[in-house]
Amino acid sequence: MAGTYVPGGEAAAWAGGRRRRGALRQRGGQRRACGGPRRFPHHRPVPGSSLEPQESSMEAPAVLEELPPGAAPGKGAHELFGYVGIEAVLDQMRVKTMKTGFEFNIMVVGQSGLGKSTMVNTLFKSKVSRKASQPGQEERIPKTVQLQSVTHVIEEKGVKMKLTVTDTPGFGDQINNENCWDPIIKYINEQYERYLREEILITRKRKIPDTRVHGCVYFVPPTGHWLRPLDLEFMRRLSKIVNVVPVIAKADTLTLEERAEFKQRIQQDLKAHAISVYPQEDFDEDPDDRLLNNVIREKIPFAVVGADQEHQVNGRRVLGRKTKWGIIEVENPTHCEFPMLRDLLIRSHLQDLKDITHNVHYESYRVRRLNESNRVALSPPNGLPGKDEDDSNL
Ligand SMILES: Nc1nc2c(ncn2[C@@H]2O[C@H](COP(=O)(O)OP(=O)(O)OP(=O)(O)O)[C@@H](O)[C@H]2O)c(=O)[nH]1
Ligand SMILES: [Mg+2]
Repeated sequence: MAGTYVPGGEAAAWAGGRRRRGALRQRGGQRRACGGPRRFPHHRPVPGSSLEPQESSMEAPAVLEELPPGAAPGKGAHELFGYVGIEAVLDQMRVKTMKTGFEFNIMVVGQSGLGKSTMVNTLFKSKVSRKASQPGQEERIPKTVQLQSVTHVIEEKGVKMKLTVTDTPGFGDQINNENCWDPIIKYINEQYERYLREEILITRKRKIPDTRVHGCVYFVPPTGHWLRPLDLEFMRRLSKIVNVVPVIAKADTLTLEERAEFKQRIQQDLKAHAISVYPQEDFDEDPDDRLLNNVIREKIPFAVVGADQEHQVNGRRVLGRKTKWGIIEVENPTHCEFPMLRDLLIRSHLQDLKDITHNVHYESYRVRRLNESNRVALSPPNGLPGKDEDDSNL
C-alpha cells in the first residue's frame, strides 16, 4: 500500500460526505434500491449532450434538414441524437468519491500469540498499534488485552480512505474456551446496531458513520494438521454475520509443501463443515466474477507472515523477519502471501466486501431486529412499549 499516511489524520481530517444514493445492486437474493437521480453540484455537461452550453436543442432540426434525403446522419447529428453520454456518470461517481472518500473497517481475530497485532502494523507499514510509543524505539508488541481500533486516513492520488483496523485480544488461554467468540460477535453486532439506529432516525445524517466490520481476518494456527474444533466453531459463527477471510498465521514456520498441504486440508474442512468464507460462492454476481473468485478461493487461506521491522536487503529497505538463515520479506510474493491478503482487502475486493456487508450481513441483522421490534410492538406485555423497543428507537 503506497498510501500517504496523514499524521494524526483521524476523524477530524475526514471530510463528511453525502449519503450514498442511486445504487441498485442485487446480492444473494437480496435487493436494495435507493433514491433516484439527483443533481450533483459538480455535474459537468457531457460533450454533445443537451447540457452543453452553446448547443441549444432548438438548432437540432436545422442539422437534419441539411442532410440529403436518404443520407446517413453525419458525426454531428450522431452526437446530438445517438450519443446520450451515460458513461459520464463514471466521472461523476469518481469526483464524488474523491470528495467524500470512503470508510473501510477490518478486524483481526484469532488465538493469542498468532501475530494479529504484528499484522496490523504490517498492514499499515507503521507502528500504528503502538502509536503512543517513541518513534524508532524497539519494543515488543504487548499482549492485546482489549478490543482496540486504529484509524488512519490514507490518501492516494486524491482518493481518501479512512481505514480502521480493530485488533482483538487473543483467545485460547483459558482451560475452557467455550463462548470465547462472544466479545467479538457482540462487537460486530453493536456496529450494526449503531448503524441501524442512525438509519431509522427521522432526521438522518447525510452520511451515516460506518463502523461496521467489512472484513474479519481469522488467524489459523500453523499446526500443519487440520482445523481445530475451536477454529471451526469460531469461523462457523463468524461467517454468519461477517465476511471471514481465514489466513494461516506465522507461515514461515511451515515448509512450502507443508503450507500447500495444510491449505488443502483447511479448504476441505471448511467445505465439509459448510462454512462459507469470503469470497462466498453464493454471492458471485456473474461468470466473470465467478472465474476471478475461483482463483482466490483456491488460494485461501493465505499463508501470511507479519513483521513490523525494516531491514536492508540489496540496498532496499524491506519489511521482514530477520532469521539466522536470511530475511523473510513480508511483501515479497515468493516469500509469503501477505501481498495477496492486502490486495484482496484493499485493492481488488474492497467495494465487494463493503457491498456484501451492507446488502447481506447488515440486511439480515436489520430484518431480524425490525421483526423483533414489531413483535414487541404488536404484543406489549402490559400495554406499554417493550424495553427493546424503547432502547432501539424502532
Ligand atoms: N515466526 C513468526 N513470528 C511472528 C509472526 N508474526 C508475529 N510473530 C511474533 O509472535 C509474537 C506474538 O505476536 P503478536 O502480534 O503480539 O500476537 P497477537 O496475536 O497479537 O497476540 P495477542 O495479543 O496475545 O492475541 C511476537 O513475538 C511476534 O514477533 C510471523 O509471521 N512469524
Ligand atoms: Mg495482540
